[in-house]
Amino acid sequence: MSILVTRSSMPDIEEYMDEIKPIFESHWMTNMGPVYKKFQKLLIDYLQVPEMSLFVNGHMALEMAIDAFGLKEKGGEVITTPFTFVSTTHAIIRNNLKPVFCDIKSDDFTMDPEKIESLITNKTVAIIPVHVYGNICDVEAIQEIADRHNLKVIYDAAHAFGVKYKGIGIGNFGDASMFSFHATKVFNTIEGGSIAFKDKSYRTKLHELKNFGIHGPEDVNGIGGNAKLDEFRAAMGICNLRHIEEYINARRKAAQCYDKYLGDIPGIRVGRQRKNVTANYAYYPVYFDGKVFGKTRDQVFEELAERGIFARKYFYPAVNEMTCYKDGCLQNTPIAHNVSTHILTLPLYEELAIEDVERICSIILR
Ligand code: T4K
Repeated sequence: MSILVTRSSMPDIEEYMDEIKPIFESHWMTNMGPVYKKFQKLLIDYLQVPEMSLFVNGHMALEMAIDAFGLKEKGGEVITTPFTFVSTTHAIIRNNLKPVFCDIKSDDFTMDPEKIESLITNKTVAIIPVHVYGNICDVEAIQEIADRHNLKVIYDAAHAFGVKYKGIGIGNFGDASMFSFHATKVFNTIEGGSIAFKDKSYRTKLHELKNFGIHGPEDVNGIGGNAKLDEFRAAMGICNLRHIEEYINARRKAAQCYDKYLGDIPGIRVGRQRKNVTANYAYYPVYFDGKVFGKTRDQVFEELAERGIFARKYFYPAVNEMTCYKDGCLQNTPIAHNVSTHILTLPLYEELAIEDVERICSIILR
């Protein structure tokens, strides 16, 4: 049987049926109903954030988080990373803003704060970094720069569900953080996403943006869209949240097994957790230095695929090298280019058997 890069965690069907039964009784299926509200409260408690608004997916959440700060009207430039899923950049462009790509650090692949300041101009309005793979950005250095230049910081925390830094939920950093609850994530609601934020005035703005700009029964005071999380997905979230520690523990065990076999091999670099971080083991990225290891990333990818193991080249190509962006994006980001051409994310999910991890490692090492 083939092994894919990930496999959604799901509760038992009976558990889900119990959770959706009240929806069948009430016929209330969407528009921020009781299941949405219950789930929202549970999430706020789990992620230890002051406020949270739930969305139909992470991408729309990020688009609306940018819009809610009034950045769309302002126009201007946003400093961001090219080493991400393309959604981050699309969300910036779709808000009529210009992405300015900042290079990343070679150790954890997050935005390099030392390279931010030289990219700031009088048109810069925000910084949108990504906690890529669940590796947290240098949140203190980024905040310090943002404060000095009066810029908003919106984190793409799509991969960072449940991650803590110095015991603080990662959604507390910056002005807002977007979490994705897509089927491929550590925690899923099938499709879904959310914005964590502090400023209470932002609550109404987000609520209206995701609900057509409706302000009251007889008043529409903004041009919103439709990006609400429905009751069935909220019910899935309630079930999965009950099991989140089991999901993360299983991932941790698989990641530790990869570490054991791949951690000290010349030419292979595996992720190391930063000090003071509670990790979620969202991905298992491995950097292959073909000259030292003897096989390139692409050769390892092919040889695994021949044996039914489908690792993924997350994130290749770097966003500023994609067809839709490469012509307009002139910033030079050599580290992002290097990482995107050398990195492979190995299979990692809750149900991945330790014997399968050992088999994957033995194929790589052979
Ligand atoms: N920002 C960042 C940094 C992101 O990574 C993402 C999403 C976003 C923003 C936007 O958030 P969302 O709007 O998606 O909430 C996947 C996901 O679709 C996407 O959510 C994710 N990032 C991205 C990194 O990966 P694909 O095209 O690689 O997915 P796909 O269909 O190839 O699935 C990968 C593997 O997952 C499959 O081989 C098997 C497994 N799988 C997939 C699905 C759809 C399941 O087990 N169950 C499933 O239902 O994009």
